[in-house]
Amino acid sequence: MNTSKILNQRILLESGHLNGKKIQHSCRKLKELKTIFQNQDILSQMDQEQIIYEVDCYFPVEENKSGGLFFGVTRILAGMVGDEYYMTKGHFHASSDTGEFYWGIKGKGILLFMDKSQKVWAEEMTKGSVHYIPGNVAHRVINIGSGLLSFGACWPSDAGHDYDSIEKNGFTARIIQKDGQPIIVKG
Ligand code: M6P
Ligand code: ZN
Repeated sequence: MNTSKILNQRILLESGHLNGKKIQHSCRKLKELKTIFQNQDILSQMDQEQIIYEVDCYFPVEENKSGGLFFGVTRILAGMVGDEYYMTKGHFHASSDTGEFYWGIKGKGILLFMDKSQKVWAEEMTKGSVHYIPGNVAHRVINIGSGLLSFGACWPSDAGHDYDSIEKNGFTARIIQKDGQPIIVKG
């Protein structure tokens, strides 16, 4: 069997990309993420076209169809808005009680969790780390490294994204840099 002719999806471990057939690519720029960062003065002076993170997704079934799984690879650039590291928007699932797996591919990050009572906790994300996100728990990833952070994700095809409550109320904790180190502070 000539396996080189089988063009399945592949995670490119060195670059942190997802490659192959039917990959949908999306890109989040600073201008779309204004509400998630705290220091609005510094943010307004930055290049609004700055890419903060990119996502490559493989959707083998239609969105909202139950029974399937989706697969994504997210790359967060290294950078800061003031003392706050670049991070994903973060979300609950629209179908709230659905879980997800994240795993580290490249770089160094923090996965921030927040439940519906706004209790927050965190796990360190490194190459090879595996993270289970339970249902009813919001999740956001922060790049605390000096290079690219890439992580994989797998979630149910009918989970959906609920960004509204995060846009309105944010997370109740933030990861900022103090004396060169990441620390967790109240949001
Ligand atoms: C992971 C998955 C996706 C998500 C992406 C970016 O790949 O959880 O569902 O869209 O990260 O995260 P967010 O949607 O919070 O910006
Ligand atoms: Zn999710």
